Amino acid sequence: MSHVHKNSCRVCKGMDLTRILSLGEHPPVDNFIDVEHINDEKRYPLDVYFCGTCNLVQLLDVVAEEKLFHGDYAYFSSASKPLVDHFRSYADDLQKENLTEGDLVVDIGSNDGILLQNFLEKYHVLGIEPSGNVAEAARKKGIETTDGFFTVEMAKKIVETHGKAKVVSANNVFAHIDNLDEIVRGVQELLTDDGVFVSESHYLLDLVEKLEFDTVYHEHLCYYSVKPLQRLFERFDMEVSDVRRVDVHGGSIRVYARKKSGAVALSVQELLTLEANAGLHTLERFDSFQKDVEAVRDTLVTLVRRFRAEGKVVTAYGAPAKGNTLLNFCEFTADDLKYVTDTTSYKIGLLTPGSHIPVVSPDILRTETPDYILLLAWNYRDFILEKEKELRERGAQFIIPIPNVEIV
Ligand code: DWN
Ligand code: ZN
Repeated sequence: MSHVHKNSCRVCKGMDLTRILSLGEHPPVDNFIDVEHINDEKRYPLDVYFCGTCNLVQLLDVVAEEKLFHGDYAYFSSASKPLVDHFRSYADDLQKENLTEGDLVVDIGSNDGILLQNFLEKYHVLGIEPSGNVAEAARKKGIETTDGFFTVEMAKKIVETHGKAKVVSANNVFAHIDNLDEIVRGVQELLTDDGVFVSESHYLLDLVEKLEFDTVYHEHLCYYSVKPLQRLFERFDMEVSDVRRVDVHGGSIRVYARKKSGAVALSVQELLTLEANAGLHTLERFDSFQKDVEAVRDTLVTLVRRFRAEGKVVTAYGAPAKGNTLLNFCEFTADDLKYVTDTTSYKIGLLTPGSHIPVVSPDILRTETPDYILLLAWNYRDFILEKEKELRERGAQFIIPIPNVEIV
């Protein structure tokens, strides 16, 4: 089975689901390909739904996780220095607030060990990573990493071999899970009684307010706000004990969940109020979502096509997963964008999924000066604009697509 269409909400199991955004059919965004495999590419519906019962915003078309997270996964978190810095600060928070020397920290979807590498000296760590090539990168850093997808069964085995964990984390992975019940039950098995389950995911409030439609792709099954998360943990006698907005991936929330104790930080009510005031708990808030997203697309397409008609050279910078949603929704090809540069060695030499634009090393920009560069990795805007000051002095201008289309 490569893809199924669900009819019920993955948090409350309700059936009151309304489609609020349709981006068409897209290939999995991290499936960069070589030219021989262009004809094997599969596309799946990319439609976003709102649950009228618990207000979870989610995809119902589920692509088999083995098709998304496999031995040739393209995403290495540590390819982006700002993200390495973010996870160092995240680890400092956990050490200050939740950990004692010698505690066990387990990271679900640990990627190349970007979080766990900060705990190696004083704590026991264990990564869980289904993508073999990425797990290998973590092991090379001395981080014990178990292959496979996290399950209740795996949690029980870890307790036998490593004991219970004071912190279980799941960063940019808790929004990728179809069977949330399995994960939460596994976390319950694994956590000490005073332990905390902490997850970071892109935040629906940022996505809606900044029209970050490119954050929609098949790996992202859920687009969380606090309200449905409270409902999820409630079902397992757990509670959201604290929540913070963090400035990564276009705006995310870090959610702390514990076994019920009644000790809930003010931050939870503060964000719930913010969400209610923004209308996130009502279907009406999404009435113009499709139209607003299409307006951003039309502005971008008109701009790039005009530059190309004037004979300008337009390229792209960064080949993030989200960039492929944007490229495919705009139906850009190599006729529009000559190439995409990316710092991930795995992606260099391959083609972007669907749009089939060559990914090349950023070294090309040391000798070439495109007229315009579409910044697909716009979430690292400040870092990149600073890093490419010399390129901009040579005359290259960046097109920033999100949150507002602008040329800098
Ligand atoms: O959920 C996920 C999100 C959180 O991370 C994963 N499914 C996949 C991934 O999404 P993404 O690929 O959109 O994440 P990034 O970190 O925004 O990707 C940035 C891309 O840009 C990387 O491929 C590295 C590249 N890059 C670059 O070429 N030059 C990044 C920087 C900072 C640079 O200077
Ligand atoms: Zn629901």
